[in-house]
Amino acid sequence: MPAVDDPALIWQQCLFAFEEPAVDHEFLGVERTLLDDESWVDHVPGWLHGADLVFAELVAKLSWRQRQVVMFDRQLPEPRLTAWWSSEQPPAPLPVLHDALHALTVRYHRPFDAIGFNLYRDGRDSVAWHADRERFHLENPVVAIVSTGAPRTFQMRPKGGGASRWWQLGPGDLFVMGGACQHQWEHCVPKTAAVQGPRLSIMFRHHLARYSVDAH
Ligand SMILES: O=C(O)CCC(=O)C(=O)O
Repeated sequence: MPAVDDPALIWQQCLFAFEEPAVDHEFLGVERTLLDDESWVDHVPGWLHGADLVFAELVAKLSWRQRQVVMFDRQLPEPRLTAWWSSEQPPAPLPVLHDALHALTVRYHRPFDAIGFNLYRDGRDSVAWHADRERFHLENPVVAIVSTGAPRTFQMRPKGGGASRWWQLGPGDLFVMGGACQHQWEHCVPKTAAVQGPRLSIMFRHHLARYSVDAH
């Protein structure tokens, strides 16, 4: 198994306060940004309470793997670890994730039924510019990300070129991409030297229960 028992992952968690995990069904503090006429993002700082406990439990509980990706015409290990859950394998890894699926389904009118987990062990882990594959079979998919662990920068840029935008996603923050984001925009989590520790992102997706982790 990849190095999820790395002391850095365990040590970092001790710096954070732990509280009972819960999500905010009111989405208080939501900030919507219109990226263009058809694309928007929502940012809800601190939407998930107890994010540090969720981080610790998911690091310990999930079966993390390192996929291969094609970069520069070569197959290379993806610079992060991933795990996958879908509603075809109930229950969700933690009860609060069921609650999150429900809250997102009610708010965004999409049947969220699958979760991708990404573990960025340090600032060398990253995900390159891309748009999510749901766009191939869903008109305007909504993708919701909850960040846990250390803050990381999340960037977006228009597909046809143009200035990029960025957000700093801290522990418990919810970030939702909607409208035509997956068609008109790309996103990434860049490598950085300035990172306080590991980050684990939780990506809520819809209409994907039947897909395996390799589909992403
Ligand atoms: O970790 C994140 O915040 C984004 C990850 C992502 O874009 C992806 O896995 O498709």
